[in-house]
Amino acid sequence: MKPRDRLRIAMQKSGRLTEPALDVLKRCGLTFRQSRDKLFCFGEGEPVDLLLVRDDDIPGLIAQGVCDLGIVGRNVLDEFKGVAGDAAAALTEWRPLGFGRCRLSIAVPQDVDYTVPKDLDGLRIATSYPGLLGQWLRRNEVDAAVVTLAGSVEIAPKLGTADAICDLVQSGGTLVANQLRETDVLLQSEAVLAGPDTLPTDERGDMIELLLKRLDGVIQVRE
Ligand code: PRT
Ligand code: ZN
Repeated sequence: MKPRDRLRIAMQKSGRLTEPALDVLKRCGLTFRQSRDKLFCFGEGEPVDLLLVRDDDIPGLIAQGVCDLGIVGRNVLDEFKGVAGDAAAALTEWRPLGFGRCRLSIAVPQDVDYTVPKDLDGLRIATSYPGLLGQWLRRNEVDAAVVTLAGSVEIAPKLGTADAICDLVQSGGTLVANQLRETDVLLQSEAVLAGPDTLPTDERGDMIELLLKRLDGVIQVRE
């Protein structure tokens, strides 16, 4: 791949993390000119550009070296690390960013008896996070079937395609609306700055160090 002298950060194009991610970068002193196709934002002051993509693509773009850093939910990063194996082993969380907080949880229909994970033995669990769910099932020695769905996980029990779900929860309102009860938290998540665990040795590495220093100031001011 052609060496780059500008830093490239991947972030969500349009979704829950977009505005707070732009805000935190702005408070680090970075400003951008958005291109017409809105996929690429050129950094005006510092040599730092943005690539605007679906959040699910962010860990892969960093692992492939297409981007140097990414702002992404821990849930997406850890799921990628769990399923992508070696390619993702060197990805790390550089900083937690304090927004996009949510948790990945198991939930069961309100009328189902549930006390311990073993109660899920023999059941079907719908999720968009088969890697993280699989790890948790193995850790708890639960023999359940994982039903992978891209979306609308919370209606699977009502549709009869699953007996329980494993999905992101924030206020809990979606679970209540679907007569589901949260039973176990698998992961506490928030947006993180992700990158390779060793910094590039060129100017981009220096720029990352500068950005991390500024981020620490921004995060401290917030706390
Ligand atoms: O298009 P793209 O793939 O980029 O976007 P997306 O639809 O996959 O992601 P998006 O914008 O919905 O979420 C981006 C990230 O925000 C997630 O990966 C999480 O890290 C974080 N986040 C924080 C959430 C929530 N809170 C959240 N509540 N992501 C999703 N939800 C959904 C959840 O899936 C469930 O359907 O909201 C519902 C639950 O919310 P409550 O408040 O009813 O509990
Ligand atoms: Zn997504």
